[in-house]
Amino acid sequence: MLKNTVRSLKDEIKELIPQKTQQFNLFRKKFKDVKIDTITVNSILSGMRGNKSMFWQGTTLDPIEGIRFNNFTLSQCQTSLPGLNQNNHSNIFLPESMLWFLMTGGKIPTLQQSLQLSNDLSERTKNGNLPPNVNNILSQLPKKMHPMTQLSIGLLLLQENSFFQKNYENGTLNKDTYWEDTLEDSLNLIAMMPLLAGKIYSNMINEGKPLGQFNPSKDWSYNICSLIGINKNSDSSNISNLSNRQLEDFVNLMRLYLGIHVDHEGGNVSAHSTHLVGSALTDPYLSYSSGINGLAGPLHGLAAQEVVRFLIEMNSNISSPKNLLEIENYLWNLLSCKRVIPGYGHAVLRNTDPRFTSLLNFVHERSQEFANDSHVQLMQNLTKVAPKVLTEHGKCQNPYPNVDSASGILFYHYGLKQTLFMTVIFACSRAIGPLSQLVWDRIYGLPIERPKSLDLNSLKKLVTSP
Ligand code: CMX
Repeated sequence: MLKNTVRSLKDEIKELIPQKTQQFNLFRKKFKDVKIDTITVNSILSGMRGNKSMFWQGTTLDPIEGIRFNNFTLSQCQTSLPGLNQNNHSNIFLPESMLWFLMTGGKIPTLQQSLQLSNDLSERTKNGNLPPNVNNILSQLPKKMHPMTQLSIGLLLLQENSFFQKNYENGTLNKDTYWEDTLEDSLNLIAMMPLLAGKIYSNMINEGKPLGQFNPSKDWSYNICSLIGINKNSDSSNISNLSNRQLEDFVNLMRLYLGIHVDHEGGNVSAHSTHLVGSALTDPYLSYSSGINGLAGPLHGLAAQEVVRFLIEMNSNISSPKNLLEIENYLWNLLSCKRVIPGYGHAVLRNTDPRFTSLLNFVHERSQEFANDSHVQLMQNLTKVAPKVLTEHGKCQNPYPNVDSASGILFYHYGLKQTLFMTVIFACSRAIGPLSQLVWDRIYGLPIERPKSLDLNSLKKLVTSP
């Protein structure tokens, strides 16, 4: 990895602040009384759907087109953001490139800048070790505790190292410098995610003993793979017998996955919780642990684990993943039990999620690798049946697959069999978007969030008054 030979992320952000804050403040001053929308009763009573009431800069979500990152579609990101395999057909960018892109509000890093940021993250881990007290406490957690609960605890334990919290307490911070310690904490937190993930995975399958080594000269995604035991030297891992090509593919899958899950505009539960808690000037560790507690809900990030379990269960209950009629009957049965089809539907999207498509492309580019995997075949065949069934069922507004529909089963293919762990990988990625936003929330000086709630009497008065 490169040693500090290029301008740092912090210097880039510092340079952007005067121009961006001027634009922001001018806009606020000029248009502060202009009405954008009227909020309906339905929006108030149905999870604030479509209620345009939140400022979020890094990503936007169009119901048909899907996600844009700083106005770049996912495929534009895939051709523009630097990765380590520029010549391979997947155009898999480094999540570090996306981190730079989001933190700077749209500046595309050079490969050198991404690598320097990668190096910076490595150095922040102090040789790839969790602080001893954090490691010890995590070792003592009940082995059956859900990995997302373990992760939340891990982040809370790391909060002791928050510069923001310490400097706020000792009075050395002011409004102009809040962002600097927020950035510092955010980068430290992101740097620690591979170590937390590795520790939790080892708690699940190896009694807390390390499954692999941190390699400071490798990138962030590589180290997640390494610490969960994806390397040839780890006897204790349940991931074994992968060829060199498969190992390389697994790391690339991890880079792809971590790069595309970073953010999904601001209103989703994990991003919004981070932003809401952060608006009280809470430090990044406490803010993001709230975010991941939201991510751990089955209607949100936990769907990643639910899909894998669902595909395994269905596969063992049908004669063949190619039998579309049996798949259809299975789905109807599920719906008649008032269960949801995990990995399908979305609160905003009304089309197939482009992130799902990018994961499918990963499969198509490796068709031989996946040819005999009945779970992956089932995942693909489900796309031919589930939209039709959900449309006929008539309730769901979006019958198409979301990103969770494919992600977990691809990791499973390479031997990552601990289904409950899937959302932890999601959480590693999701740290990048909401924490980039938190830095800019502090630069723009956004105030504490405090929407007005209404009881039924107040609502009745409002709807009946002339
Ligand atoms: N299977 C069965 N029913 C579904 C459904 C699905 N996949 N998706 C939506 N519905 C049902 C809803 O439960 C709701 O039923 P009720 O009226 O009885 O409550 C009805 O259709 C209308 O829902 P909607 O307006 O289309 O969707 P929501 O915005 O309320 O919910 C979501 C969105 C994602 C929670 C929902 O589609 C769902 O539960 N999907 C399955 C879980 C999943 O894949 N979650 C991951 C989403 C991506 C992410 O956030 O990470």
